Amino acid sequence: MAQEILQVSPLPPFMMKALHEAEYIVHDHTHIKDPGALSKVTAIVGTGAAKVDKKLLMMLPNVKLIAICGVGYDGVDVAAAKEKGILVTHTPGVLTDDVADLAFALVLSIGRRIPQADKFVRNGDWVDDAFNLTHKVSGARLGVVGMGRIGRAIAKRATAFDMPIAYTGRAAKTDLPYPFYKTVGDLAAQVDYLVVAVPGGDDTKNLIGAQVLQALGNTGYLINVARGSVVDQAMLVQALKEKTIAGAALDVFWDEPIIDPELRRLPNVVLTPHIASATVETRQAMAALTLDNLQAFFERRALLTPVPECQ
Ligand code: 8YV
Repeated sequence: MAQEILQVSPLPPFMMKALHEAEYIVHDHTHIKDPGALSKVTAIVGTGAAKVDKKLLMMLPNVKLIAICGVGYDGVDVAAAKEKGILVTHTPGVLTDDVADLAFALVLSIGRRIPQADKFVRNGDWVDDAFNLTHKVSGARLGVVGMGRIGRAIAKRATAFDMPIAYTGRAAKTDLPYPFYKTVGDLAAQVDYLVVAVPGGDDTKNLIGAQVLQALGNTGYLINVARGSVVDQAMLVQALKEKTIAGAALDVFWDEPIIDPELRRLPNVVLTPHIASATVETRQAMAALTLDNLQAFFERRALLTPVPECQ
């Protein structure tokens, strides 16, 4: 019997194709025609941007799985899901390299002002003047906020650039040689580049606020490849305007894809549209892992990558 699933965010065409080929009946939450279909749905599928709250779960009496195509699942009310006996899966591992690659591209972009230099050439400004000198990235100090899989992959890349590494997180990792700081503020005070790689959600909301930005100081850069919610965006805009930090490179924002116009106008930022995992290879791997989790669930096998709360 074909299984009915509810899609709660836009999914890439190749993933839709794979879902149809696997003979799932996919209902699109935003265009649902038959409200009766909601009671037939047994699984939800969506990206890391998907919002799956208690209210939605109340409308889906037979749902038993939420399969997120993304490593972050901060949009899912996991406590509410668990209360209803619903399992949650995500896609860790397969996107680690891409996210770390983008984090490092952002370090280089903001440090060497690559987008600004590109604009300088395109605008014809080079004819009148030389581009202002930037600062050396190799050998600069890099701090990682959240030394999980992605944090470690960022540190590995930084090692190749001879960057001294330090980190903060829930606890020190016994297998890592880098100095651990108990607070983000203490770490920020010691580094030139502060890279945020923690999960989103209530626990990390506004973790990077005025005090951390002040500690980072006017020669420090903030890089965020985690979630917009981790950074107090109003405080960040203020720090960038007043140049109390040197700059920021952001792949994630509050209220995506609506970006604060003040942030967009600032010269000391590099902004990318949440593309850390957005390569063909990785998005295909994420889609395949999500489908594997769905299949395992419907075949009553152990889930491949349940979220830690469901393990
Ligand atoms: C994706 C992400 O952009 O995995 C995550 O948590 O934020 C990104 O990899 C998102 O899931 C959309 O597919």
